[in-house]
Amino acid sequence: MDHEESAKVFLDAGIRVIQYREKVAASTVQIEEARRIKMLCRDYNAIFIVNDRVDVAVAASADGLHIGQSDTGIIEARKLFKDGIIGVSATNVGEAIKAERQGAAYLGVGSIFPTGTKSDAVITGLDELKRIRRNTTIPIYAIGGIKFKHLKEIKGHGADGVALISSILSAEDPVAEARRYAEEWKNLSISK
Ligand code: TZP
Ligand code: MG
Repeated sequence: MDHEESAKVFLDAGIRVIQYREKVAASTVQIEEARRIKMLCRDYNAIFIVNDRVDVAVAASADGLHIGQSDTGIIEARKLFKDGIIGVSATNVGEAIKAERQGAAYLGVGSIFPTGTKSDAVITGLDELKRIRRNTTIPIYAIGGIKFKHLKEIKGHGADGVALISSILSAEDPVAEARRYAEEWKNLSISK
C-alpha cells in the first residue's frame, strides 16, 4: 500500500487527522505525494499534517506540521510555516513542557511501547505519559506500538487520542480495524 492508499484507509474509516510520514523519498516525490494526500483530505474534510519537513508542509499547503526533537525547531518552523498547526514529539516531561511553552498546538507522546515502525524510537512508557498530562494542558496524542488492548490504559493515563500505523495497516480489513479502534476510543469512559 502506498501513502495515498494508506491515507484513504484511515479516511474511509472516519479518521479526521492524517499525517504524511516519509523519511527517504526525494523531496520532489514528497511534495507531489503530500499535495495529492492534502487534496484527498480536503475531500473528506480531514486535517492534513506533514511530518518533519517544513518545506514539504509549505509546498503542499498542509494544515499542520509535526516536528520531532531533532527537526527544525518550532520557532524557526513558525517563520516558514506561518498559519498552520504545529505539533511536537515529546518523549519526556521536560520536552513536553518546553514544546508547550514554545507554542506547540499539541504533543505527540511516545513511543509508548516498543515498535518496529520507528527504528530509533525512545520508549516513553505509561508513567511518563501521565506525568506529561499532569504538567501540560495542550492535547496529547499517544504513539508507538499501540494495539487495541492498550486503548483503555492509554486513555486512563491522560491521552486525548492515539496515532497508529502498524496495528491498523497490518489488519486483514484495515478500514474495519480503524473503525473498531475509533469506536472503542469514543466509548471508553475514563474518570481522570
Ligand atoms: N514516533 C514514535 S513511535 C512511532 C513514531 C512515528 C511509530 C508508530 O508506529 P506504530 O506502527 O503505530 O507503532
Ligand atoms: Mg520527526
